[in-house]
Amino acid sequence: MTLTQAEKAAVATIWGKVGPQADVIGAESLERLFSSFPPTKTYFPHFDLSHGSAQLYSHGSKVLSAIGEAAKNIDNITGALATLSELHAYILRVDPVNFKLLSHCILCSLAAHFPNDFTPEVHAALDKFLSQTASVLTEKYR
Ligand code: HNI
Repeated sequence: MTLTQAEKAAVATIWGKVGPQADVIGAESLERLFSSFPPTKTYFPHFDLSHGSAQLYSHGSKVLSAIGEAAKNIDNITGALATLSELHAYILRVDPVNFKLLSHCILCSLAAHFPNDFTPEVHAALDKFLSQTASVLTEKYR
């Protein structure tokens, strides 16, 4: 599932645009996750999950910035996310299925924010990239 050069370029372009809005797009992605897949809320009993909460913005920013690091290190995502991979597997113990749900919600947010960029080709490139990122974050479970 390696990305072609064109797909890597597409990921870099989108993530260049996400950067300054990581909190807004991240919070929106989390809100999509929690409203469409309510069981995911059980991982965040200590968060205020109401619309626009400061915690949604701050956590959304952390998540999308981490994916931004993966985008910058697209040829070594495993290295870029090593610490986070251990955190999610050993400490947080997030069920891997949830990573697919979050990836889907991030794709929806990106499509909503960058409609002109979100061609079928870019969609497919982002989908591959997010799948790779999710694989890295769940590989320690095995
Ligand atoms: Ni995730 C903490 C990144 C998927 C539940 N997560 C983080 C942090 C980052 C992060 C960054 C903050 C780490 C720190 O403070 O040191 N998470 C990511 C990324 C993905 C992801 C890049 C997927 C692409 N996390 C998920 C999923 C869930 C999840 C799918 C559960 C549904 N993450 C958490 C929880 C925390 C967390 C819970 C701790 C939050 C806190 O602050 O208490």
